[in-house]
Amino acid sequence: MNLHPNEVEALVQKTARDFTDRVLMPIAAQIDREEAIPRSVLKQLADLGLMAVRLPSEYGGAGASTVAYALAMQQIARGCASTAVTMAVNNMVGEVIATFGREEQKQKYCTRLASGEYCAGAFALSEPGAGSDPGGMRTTATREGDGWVIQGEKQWITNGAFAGIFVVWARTAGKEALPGAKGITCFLVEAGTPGFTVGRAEDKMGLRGSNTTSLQFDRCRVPNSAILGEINSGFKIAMMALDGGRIGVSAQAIGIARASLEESIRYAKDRQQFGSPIATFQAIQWKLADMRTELDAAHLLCMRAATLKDARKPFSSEASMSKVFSSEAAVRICNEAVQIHGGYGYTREFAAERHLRDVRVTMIYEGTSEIQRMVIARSMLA
Ligand code: COS
Repeated sequence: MNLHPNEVEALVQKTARDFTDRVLMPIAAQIDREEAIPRSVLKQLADLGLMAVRLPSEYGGAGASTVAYALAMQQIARGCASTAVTMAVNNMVGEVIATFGREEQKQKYCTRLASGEYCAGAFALSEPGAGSDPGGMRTTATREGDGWVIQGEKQWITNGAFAGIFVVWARTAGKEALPGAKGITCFLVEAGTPGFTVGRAEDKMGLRGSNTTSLQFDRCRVPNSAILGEINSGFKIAMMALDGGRIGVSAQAIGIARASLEESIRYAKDRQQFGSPIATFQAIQWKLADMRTELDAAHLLCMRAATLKDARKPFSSEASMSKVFSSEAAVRICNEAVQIHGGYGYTREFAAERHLRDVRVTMIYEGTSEIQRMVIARSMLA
Protein backbone atom coordinates (compact mmCIF):
# COMPACT_ATOMS: atom_id res chain seq x y z
CA MET A 1 0.00 0.00 0.00
CA ASN A 2 1.32 3.39 -1.00
CA LEU A 3 1.25 5.69 2.03
CA HIS A 4 1.40 8.82 -0.12
CA PRO A 5 -1.50 9.96 -2.27
CA ASN A 6 -0.71 10.44 -5.94
CA GLU A 7 -0.96 13.86 -7.58
CA VAL A 8 -4.68 13.67 -8.36
CA GLU A 9 -5.53 12.27 -4.92
CA ALA A 10 -3.52 15.02 -3.23
CA LEU A 11 -5.32 17.63 -5.33
CA VAL A 12 -8.78 16.26 -4.47
CA GLN A 13 -7.77 16.18 -0.79
CA LYS A 14 -6.49 19.76 -0.93
CA THR A 15 -9.65 20.95 -2.69
CA ALA A 16 -11.77 19.42 0.07
CA ARG A 17 -9.50 20.74 2.83
CA ASP A 18 -9.60 24.29 1.45
CA PHE A 19 -13.39 24.14 1.11
CA THR A 20 -13.71 22.89 4.68
CA ASP A 21 -11.44 25.59 6.12
CA ARG A 22 -12.91 28.42 4.06
CA VAL A 23 -16.62 27.53 3.85
CA LEU A 24 -17.69 24.71 6.18
CA MET A 25 -15.84 25.37 9.45
CA PRO A 26 -17.32 28.87 9.85
CA ILE A 27 -20.92 27.66 9.37
CA ALA A 28 -20.92 24.13 10.79
CA ALA A 29 -22.43 25.17 14.15
CA GLN A 30 -25.10 27.15 12.31
CA ILE A 31 -25.91 24.16 10.05
CA ASP A 32 -26.34 22.05 13.20
CA ARG A 33 -28.47 24.68 14.94
CA GLU A 34 -30.67 25.53 11.97
CA GLU A 35 -30.92 21.90 10.86
CA ALA A 36 -30.25 22.64 7.21
CA ILE A 37 -27.31 22.84 4.83
CA PRO A 38 -27.53 25.87 2.53
CA ARG A 39 -28.25 24.67 -1.01
CA SER A 40 -25.39 26.88 -2.19
CA VAL A 41 -22.99 24.68 -0.19
CA LEU A 42 -24.19 21.55 -2.01
CA LYS A 43 -23.86 23.32 -5.35
CA GLN A 44 -20.32 24.42 -4.53
CA LEU A 45 -19.44 20.83 -3.62
CA ALA A 46 -20.78 19.74 -7.01
CA ASP A 47 -18.83 22.48 -8.81
CA LEU A 48 -15.64 21.25 -7.11
CA GLY A 49 -16.30 17.69 -8.29
CA LEU A 50 -16.86 16.44 -4.73
CA MET A 51 -20.41 15.19 -5.30
CA ALA A 52 -19.15 12.66 -7.83
CA VAL A 53 -15.52 11.97 -7.00
CA ARG A 54 -15.51 8.47 -8.49
CA LEU A 55 -17.68 9.11 -11.54
CA PRO A 56 -15.90 9.17 -14.89
CA SER A 57 -15.49 12.61 -16.46
CA GLU A 58 -17.91 11.69 -19.30
CA TYR A 59 -20.67 11.85 -16.68
CA GLY A 60 -19.32 15.03 -15.12
CA GLY A 61 -17.43 13.32 -12.29
CA ALA A 62 -13.90 13.92 -11.05
CA GLY A 63 -12.80 10.49 -12.32
CA ALA A 64 -10.68 10.01 -9.21
CA SER A 65 -9.89 6.97 -7.05
CA THR A 66 -11.53 5.61 -3.92
CA VAL A 67 -8.43 6.78 -2.02
CA ALA A 68 -9.12 10.31 -3.30
CA TYR A 69 -12.76 9.99 -2.26
CA ALA A 70 -11.86 8.79 1.25
CA LEU A 71 -9.31 11.60 1.70
CA ALA A 72 -11.86 14.18 0.54
CA MET A 73 -14.54 12.69 2.79
CA GLN A 74 -12.24 12.92 5.81
CA GLN A 75 -11.69 16.60 5.11
CA ILE A 76 -15.36 17.46 4.57
CA ALA A 77 -16.34 15.55 7.74
CA ARG A 78 -13.65 17.47 9.62
CA GLY A 79 -15.55 20.62 8.74
CA CYS A 80 -19.18 19.55 8.91
CA ALA A 81 -20.37 15.98 9.42
CA SER A 82 -23.89 16.78 8.20
CA THR A 83 -22.51 18.00 4.89
CA ALA A 84 -20.25 14.95 4.72
CA VAL A 85 -23.10 12.44 4.97
CA THR A 86 -25.10 14.35 2.34
CA MET A 87 -22.08 14.22 0.05
CA ALA A 88 -21.41 10.55 0.88
CA VAL A 89 -24.87 9.38 -0.13
CA ASN A 90 -24.72 11.41 -3.34
CA ASN A 91 -21.40 9.82 -4.26
CA MET A 92 -22.69 6.36 -3.39
CA VAL A 93 -25.83 6.76 -5.50
CA GLY A 94 -23.83 8.07 -8.46
CA GLU A 95 -21.40 5.17 -8.20
CA VAL A 96 -24.09 2.51 -7.94
CA ILE A 97 -25.81 3.88 -11.06
CA ALA A 98 -22.49 4.16 -12.91
CA THR A 99 -21.63 0.56 -11.97
CA PHE A 100 -24.95 -1.18 -12.59
CA GLY A 101 -26.91 1.23 -14.79
CA ARG A 102 -27.58 1.14 -18.51
CA GLU A 103 -26.03 3.88 -20.63
CA GLU A 104 -29.21 5.99 -20.75
CA GLN A 105 -29.57 5.75 -16.94
CA LYS A 106 -25.99 6.94 -16.50
CA GLN A 107 -26.45 9.76 -19.01
CA LYS A 108 -29.60 10.94 -17.30
CA TYR A 109 -28.87 10.52 -13.60
CA CYS A 110 -25.10 10.46 -13.08
CA THR A 111 -24.67 13.74 -14.92
CA ARG A 112 -27.36 15.45 -12.83
CA LEU A 113 -25.92 14.09 -9.58
CA ALA A 114 -22.45 15.28 -10.56
CA SER A 115 -23.44 18.74 -11.75
CA GLY A 116 -25.65 19.62 -8.80
CA GLU A 117 -28.77 19.81 -11.00
CA TYR A 118 -30.07 17.28 -8.49
CA CYS A 119 -29.32 18.62 -5.01
CA ALA A 120 -28.59 15.01 -4.06
CA GLY A 121 -29.43 11.36 -4.56
CA ALA A 122 -30.92 8.96 -1.99
CA PHE A 123 -30.36 5.30 -1.15
CA ALA A 124 -33.62 3.63 -0.07
CA LEU A 125 -32.88 0.17 1.31
CA SER A 126 -33.92 0.15 4.99
CA GLU A 127 -37.50 -0.16 6.18
CA PRO A 128 -39.22 0.23 9.55
CA GLY A 129 -38.95 -3.55 10.03
CA ALA A 130 -35.81 -4.28 7.98
CA GLY A 131 -32.56 -2.54 8.94
CA SER A 132 -29.73 -4.98 9.60
CA ASP A 133 -31.66 -7.60 7.66
CA PRO A 134 -32.55 -6.00 4.32
CA GLY A 135 -33.39 -9.45 2.94
CA GLY A 136 -36.49 -9.23 5.14
CA MET A 137 -37.85 -6.13 3.39
CA ARG A 138 -41.60 -5.93 2.74
CA THR A 139 -41.87 -3.22 0.10
CA THR A 140 -43.05 -4.95 -3.06
CA ALA A 141 -42.74 -4.38 -6.79
CA THR A 142 -45.41 -6.01 -8.92
CA ARG A 143 -45.31 -6.18 -12.70
CA GLU A 144 -48.35 -4.44 -14.20
CA GLY A 145 -48.65 -3.83 -17.94
CA ASP A 146 -45.35 -2.49 -19.26
CA GLY A 147 -44.15 -1.30 -15.87
CA TRP A 148 -44.04 -2.01 -12.13
CA VAL A 149 -46.08 -0.90 -9.14
CA ILE A 150 -44.13 -0.24 -5.93
CA GLN A 151 -45.95 -0.52 -2.62
CA GLY A 152 -44.48 -0.05 0.83
CA GLU A 153 -42.40 2.14 3.09
CA LYS A 154 -38.72 3.01 3.51
CA GLN A 155 -37.00 4.40 6.61
CA TRP A 156 -33.82 6.36 7.52
CA ILE A 157 -33.42 7.84 4.07
CA THR A 158 -30.68 10.47 3.98
CA ASN A 159 -31.48 13.41 1.64
CA GLY A 160 -35.13 12.22 1.36
CA ALA A 161 -36.64 15.72 1.30
CA PHE A 162 -34.54 17.09 -1.56
CA ALA A 163 -33.06 14.19 -3.53
CA GLY A 164 -33.81 14.16 -7.25
CA ILE A 165 -33.30 10.43 -7.74
CA PHE A 166 -33.90 7.54 -5.34
CA VAL A 167 -32.39 4.07 -5.60
CA VAL A 168 -35.21 1.93 -4.20
CA TRP A 169 -35.08 -1.76 -3.35
CA ALA A 170 -38.28 -3.84 -3.39
CA ARG A 171 -39.30 -7.45 -3.09
CA THR A 172 -40.24 -8.81 -6.50
CA ALA A 173 -43.87 -10.00 -6.39
CA GLY A 174 -45.82 -12.22 -8.75
CA LYS A 175 -44.39 -14.84 -11.10
CA GLU A 176 -40.77 -13.71 -10.62
CA ALA A 177 -40.94 -13.78 -6.79
CA LEU A 178 -38.10 -15.57 -4.97
CA PRO A 179 -37.56 -15.95 -1.22
CA GLY A 180 -35.33 -13.73 0.96
CA ALA A 181 -32.30 -12.01 -0.52
CA LYS A 182 -32.75 -13.75 -3.89
CA GLY A 183 -36.02 -11.97 -4.66
CA ILE A 184 -35.12 -8.28 -4.49
CA THR A 185 -35.05 -5.86 -7.42
CA CYS A 186 -33.59 -2.38 -7.53
CA PHE A 187 -35.37 0.59 -9.16
CA LEU A 188 -34.49 4.20 -9.94
CA VAL A 189 -37.43 6.34 -8.86
CA GLU A 190 -37.51 10.04 -9.68
CA ALA A 191 -38.73 12.56 -7.09
CA GLY A 192 -42.30 13.59 -7.78
CA THR A 193 -43.35 10.25 -9.31
CA PRO A 194 -47.10 9.88 -8.57
CA GLY A 195 -47.72 7.59 -5.59
CA PHE A 196 -44.34 8.41 -4.04
CA THR A 197 -44.30 10.74 -1.03
CA VAL A 198 -41.61 11.78 1.44
CA GLY A 199 -42.34 11.66 5.19
CA ARG A 200 -41.35 14.13 7.89
CA ALA A 201 -37.72 14.65 8.89
CA GLU A 202 -36.39 12.62 11.83
CA ASP A 203 -35.44 14.51 15.01
CA LYS A 204 -31.93 13.08 15.43
CA MET A 205 -29.28 13.21 18.16
CA GLY A 206 -26.59 14.35 15.71
CA LEU A 207 -26.03 15.13 12.04
CA ARG A 208 -28.88 17.56 12.60
CA GLY A 209 -28.07 19.50 9.46
CA SER A 210 -28.56 16.42 7.32
CA ASN A 211 -32.02 15.37 6.25
CA THR A 212 -33.39 11.92 7.15
CA THR A 213 -36.92 10.91 6.23
CA SER A 214 -39.23 8.00 5.61
CA LEU A 215 -40.62 7.36 2.10
CA GLN A 216 -44.07 6.05 1.24
CA PHE A 217 -44.93 4.21 -1.96
CA ASP A 218 -48.65 3.90 -2.56
CA ARG A 219 -49.21 2.19 -5.91
CA CYS A 220 -46.23 4.09 -7.28
CA ARG A 221 -45.93 3.15 -10.96
CA VAL A 222 -42.52 3.13 -12.63
CA PRO A 223 -41.58 2.01 -16.16
CA ASN A 224 -39.62 -1.13 -16.90
CA SER A 225 -36.68 1.11 -17.76
CA ALA A 226 -36.49 2.12 -14.07
CA ILE A 227 -34.97 -1.24 -13.14
CA LEU A 228 -31.30 -0.94 -12.12
CA GLY A 229 -29.41 -4.09 -13.08
CA GLU A 230 -31.41 -7.28 -13.49
CA ILE A 231 -34.66 -8.41 -11.93
CA ASN A 232 -33.85 -10.10 -8.59
CA SER A 233 -30.23 -8.91 -8.59
CA GLY A 234 -31.00 -6.09 -6.14
CA PHE A 235 -29.58 -7.62 -2.96
CA LYS A 236 -26.11 -8.04 -4.41
CA ILE A 237 -26.20 -4.51 -5.81
CA ALA A 238 -27.05 -3.24 -2.31
CA MET A 239 -24.28 -5.28 -0.68
CA MET A 240 -21.66 -4.13 -3.17
CA ALA A 241 -22.75 -0.50 -2.80
CA LEU A 242 -22.62 -0.83 0.99
CA ASP A 243 -19.10 -2.30 0.85
CA GLY A 244 -17.96 0.94 -0.81
CA GLY A 245 -20.20 3.07 1.39
CA ARG A 246 -18.55 1.65 4.50
CA ILE A 247 -15.20 3.06 3.40
CA GLY A 248 -16.98 6.42 3.19
CA VAL A 249 -18.44 6.08 6.70
CA SER A 250 -15.02 5.10 8.02
CA ALA A 251 -13.61 8.27 6.42
CA GLN A 252 -16.42 10.36 7.94
CA ALA A 253 -15.66 9.02 11.41
CA ILE A 254 -11.96 9.76 10.94
CA GLY A 255 -12.72 13.31 9.79
CA ILE A 256 -14.95 14.06 12.78
CA ALA A 257 -12.37 12.57 15.15
CA ARG A 258 -9.60 14.59 13.52
CA ALA A 259 -11.54 17.80 14.14
CA SER A 260 -12.04 16.74 17.78
CA LEU A 261 -8.35 16.06 18.24
CA GLU A 262 -7.29 19.35 16.60
CA GLU A 263 -9.67 21.28 18.86
CA SER A 264 -8.51 19.35 21.94
CA ILE A 265 -4.87 20.25 21.23
CA ARG A 266 -5.79 23.92 20.79
CA TYR A 267 -7.85 23.94 23.98
CA ALA A 268 -5.26 22.06 26.04
CA LYS A 269 -2.55 24.57 25.09
CA ASP A 270 -4.80 27.49 25.91
CA ARG A 271 -6.62 26.37 29.07
CA GLN A 272 -4.74 27.20 32.27
CA GLN A 273 -5.23 25.30 35.52
CA PHE A 274 -2.95 25.11 38.55
CA GLY A 275 -0.90 27.88 36.91
CA SER A 276 -0.07 25.99 33.66
CA PRO A 277 -1.71 25.07 30.38
CA ILE A 278 -3.43 21.70 30.87
CA ALA A 279 -1.37 20.40 27.90
CA THR A 280 1.61 20.28 30.29
CA PHE A 281 -0.14 17.64 32.43
CA GLN A 282 0.65 14.03 31.66
CA ALA A 283 -3.01 13.03 32.13
CA ILE A 284 -3.91 15.20 29.15
CA GLN A 285 -0.82 14.29 27.11
CA TRP A 286 -1.62 10.58 27.35
CA LYS A 287 -5.17 11.19 26.21
CA LEU A 288 -3.89 13.17 23.21
CA ALA A 289 -1.32 10.46 22.41
CA ASP A 290 -3.96 7.72 22.49
CA MET A 291 -6.34 9.79 20.37
CA ARG A 292 -3.66 10.35 17.72
CA THR A 293 -2.59 6.70 17.70
CA GLU A 294 -6.13 5.44 17.23
CA LEU A 295 -6.78 8.06 14.57
CA ASP A 296 -3.73 7.00 12.57
CA ALA A 297 -4.61 3.30 12.89
CA ALA A 298 -8.13 4.07 11.63
CA HIS A 299 -6.70 6.07 8.73
CA LEU A 300 -4.41 3.21 7.70
CA LEU A 301 -7.28 0.71 7.71
CA CYS A 302 -9.35 3.14 5.66
CA MET A 303 -6.55 3.60 3.12
CA ARG A 304 -6.04 -0.16 2.87
CA ALA A 305 -9.71 -0.80 2.09
CA ALA A 306 -9.77 2.06 -0.44
CA THR A 307 -6.55 0.85 -2.10
CA LEU A 308 -7.94 -2.69 -2.47
CA LYS A 309 -11.14 -1.34 -4.00
CA ASP A 310 -9.15 0.75 -6.47
CA ALA A 311 -7.10 -2.33 -7.36
CA ARG A 312 -10.38 -4.23 -8.00
CA LYS A 313 -9.42 -6.79 -5.36
CA PRO A 314 -11.89 -8.16 -2.77
CA PHE A 315 -12.34 -5.53 -0.06
CA SER A 316 -15.63 -6.34 1.68
CA SER A 317 -14.08 -7.62 4.90
CA GLU A 318 -11.42 -4.86 4.92
CA ALA A 319 -14.13 -2.21 4.46
CA SER A 320 -15.97 -3.65 7.45
CA MET A 321 -12.75 -3.71 9.53
CA SER A 322 -12.13 -0.12 8.57
CA LYS A 323 -15.66 0.94 9.45
CA VAL A 324 -15.93 -0.89 12.77
CA PHE A 325 -12.52 0.25 13.97
CA SER A 326 -12.76 3.85 12.73
CA SER A 327 -16.25 4.46 14.05
CA GLU A 328 -15.59 2.96 17.49
CA ALA A 329 -12.22 4.72 17.77
CA ALA A 330 -13.79 7.99 16.65
CA VAL A 331 -16.49 7.73 19.31
CA ARG A 332 -13.77 7.20 21.94
CA ILE A 333 -11.74 10.12 20.57
CA CYS A 334 -14.72 12.49 20.49
CA ASN A 335 -15.66 11.41 24.01
CA GLU A 336 -12.13 12.13 25.26
CA ALA A 337 -12.26 15.50 23.51
CA VAL A 338 -15.30 16.43 25.61
CA GLN A 339 -13.42 15.26 28.71
CA ILE A 340 -10.39 17.43 27.86
CA HIS A 341 -12.69 20.42 27.39
CA GLY A 342 -14.20 19.76 30.85
CA GLY A 343 -17.45 21.60 31.58
CA TYR A 344 -17.03 23.69 28.42
CA GLY A 345 -17.05 20.48 26.39
CA TYR A 346 -20.57 19.84 27.55
CA THR A 347 -21.82 23.13 26.13
CA ARG A 348 -22.51 24.35 22.61
CA GLU A 349 -19.80 26.99 23.04
CA PHE A 350 -17.27 24.42 21.80
CA ALA A 351 -17.57 22.04 18.86
CA ALA A 352 -16.59 18.99 20.97
CA GLU A 353 -20.22 18.51 21.98
CA ARG A 354 -21.44 18.52 18.36
CA HIS A 355 -18.70 16.12 17.26
CA LEU A 356 -19.70 13.58 19.92
CA ARG A 357 -23.36 13.77 18.84
CA ASP A 358 -22.43 13.59 15.14
CA VAL A 359 -19.96 10.72 15.37
CA ARG A 360 -22.17 8.30 17.29
CA VAL A 361 -24.21 7.24 14.25
CA THR A 362 -21.12 6.04 12.38
CA MET A 363 -21.35 2.93 14.59
CA ILE A 364 -24.91 2.42 13.37
CA TYR A 365 -25.58 3.41 9.78
CA GLU A 366 -24.51 1.53 6.68
CA GLY A 367 -24.36 -1.52 8.90
CA THR A 368 -24.00 -1.52 12.68
CA SER A 369 -20.73 -2.47 14.37
CA GLU A 370 -22.32 -5.85 15.02
CA ILE A 371 -23.04 -6.37 11.30
CA GLN A 372 -19.45 -5.38 10.43
CA ARG A 373 -18.12 -8.00 12.88
CA MET A 374 -20.46 -10.53 11.29
CA VAL A 375 -19.05 -9.75 7.81
CA ILE A 376 -15.45 -10.01 9.10
CA ALA A 377 -16.08 -13.26 10.97
CA ARG A 378 -17.90 -14.85 8.03
CA SER A 379 -15.01 -14.09 5.68
CA MET A 380 -12.56 -15.82 8.06
CA LEU A 381 -14.75 -18.82 8.65
CA ALA A 382 -15.97 -19.32 5.08
N1 COS B 1 -20.96 -8.44 -2.22
C1 COS B 1 -21.59 -9.20 -3.15
N2 COS B 1 -22.50 -10.14 -2.84
C2 COS B 1 -22.78 -10.32 -1.55
C3 COS B 1 -22.17 -9.58 -0.53
C4 COS B 1 -21.22 -8.61 -0.91
N3 COS B 1 -20.58 -7.85 0.00
N4 COS B 1 -22.64 -9.98 0.67
C5 COS B 1 -23.52 -10.95 0.41
N5 COS B 1 -23.61 -11.16 -0.92
C6 COS B 1 -24.43 -12.15 -1.63
C7 COS B 1 -24.10 -13.55 -1.12
O1 COS B 1 -23.01 -14.09 -1.82
C8 COS B 1 -25.39 -14.28 -1.40
O2 COS B 1 -25.43 -14.63 -2.77
P1 COS B 1 -25.84 -16.14 -3.25
O3 COS B 1 -27.27 -16.29 -2.82
O4 COS B 1 -25.67 -16.11 -4.72
O5 COS B 1 -24.94 -17.06 -2.52
C9 COS B 1 -26.45 -13.21 -1.18
O6 COS B 1 -25.80 -11.95 -1.34
C10 COS B 1 -27.07 -13.30 0.18
O7 COS B 1 -26.01 -13.22 1.13
P2 COS B 1 -26.14 -13.64 2.64
O8 COS B 1 -26.82 -14.97 2.71
O9 COS B 1 -24.81 -13.47 3.28
O10 COS B 1 -27.17 -12.55 3.17
P3 COS B 1 -27.68 -12.22 4.63
O11 COS B 1 -29.12 -11.96 4.55
O12 COS B 1 -27.20 -13.26 5.59
O13 COS B 1 -26.99 -10.81 4.95
C11 COS B 1 -25.42 -9.24 5.77
C12 COS B 1 -25.67 -10.56 5.04
C13 COS B 1 -25.77 -9.31 7.23
C14 COS B 1 -23.96 -8.93 5.58
C15 COS B 1 -26.27 -8.11 5.11
O14 COS B 1 -27.63 -8.33 5.34
C16 COS B 1 -25.93 -6.73 5.61
O15 COS B 1 -24.95 -6.13 5.19
N6 COS B 1 -26.77 -6.18 6.50
C17 COS B 1 -26.65 -4.77 6.92
C18 COS B 1 -27.40 -3.90 6.00
C19 COS B 1 -27.03 -2.47 6.18
O16 COS B 1 -25.88 -2.11 6.16
N7 COS B 1 -28.06 -1.64 6.34
C20 COS B 1 -27.88 -0.23 6.44
C21 COS B 1 -28.47 0.37 5.21
S1 COS B 1 -27.87 1.94 4.86
S2 COS B 1 -28.35 3.04 6.37
